[in-house]
Amino acid sequence: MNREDLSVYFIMGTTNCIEDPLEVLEDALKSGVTIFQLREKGDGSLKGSAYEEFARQCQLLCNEYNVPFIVNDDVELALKLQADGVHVGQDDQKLEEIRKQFVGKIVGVSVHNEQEMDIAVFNGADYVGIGPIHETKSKTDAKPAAGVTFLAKARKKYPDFPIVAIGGLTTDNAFEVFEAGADGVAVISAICESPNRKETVRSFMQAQI
Ligand code: 3NM
Repeated sequence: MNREDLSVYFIMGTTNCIEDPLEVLEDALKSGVTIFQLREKGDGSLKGSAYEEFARQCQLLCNEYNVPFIVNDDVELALKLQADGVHVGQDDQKLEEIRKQFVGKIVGVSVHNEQEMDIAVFNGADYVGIGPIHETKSKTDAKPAAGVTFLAKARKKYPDFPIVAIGGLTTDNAFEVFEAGADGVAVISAICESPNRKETVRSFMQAQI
């Protein structure tokens, strides 16, 4: 995949939004996020047909703005909707199997150490997500904040592999992950809760330089 597509990776589900989630997504797309992941999780999240309908609406918006639409964890839905890709964690279905089901599509994997990263790269992941860099309120079962040590190590070992950093990233601390070698920032709250998404996305972009 194009490493630049990871620059500002927006992740969202309905439970992350105070405003109308589709309005939040459209505003984020207008503001220039480069890739979007639907992550419909937690108490009060949509289920069944309401979830599928919401996913379709998100996909339509992403298509309109020409931004890749990625589904978190739900391989079945990603296939059904012919999403641009899927993002999986370490507990999900085996990567080798997923890779075969997503030929020509994007497969992202969350990794937390060298061994997980080696396996993800070897088995054909298109990018990895490394985190949580800082504490996060958006993922209840997140691991302890790890800083940028492993991220920097991963970049040294894989100079050209697409890597996105995640967890507690803000426009104030994003420069650290870019310095450590990330291609992009994956964020929920910094964009969901931003009073000015254009400015937020612009600041994330600028943190790369
Ligand atoms: N995954 P925020 S941290 C979805 O460490 C997710 O793998 C993480 O949300 C990981 O930008 C996280 O609000 C939540 O901190 C990121």
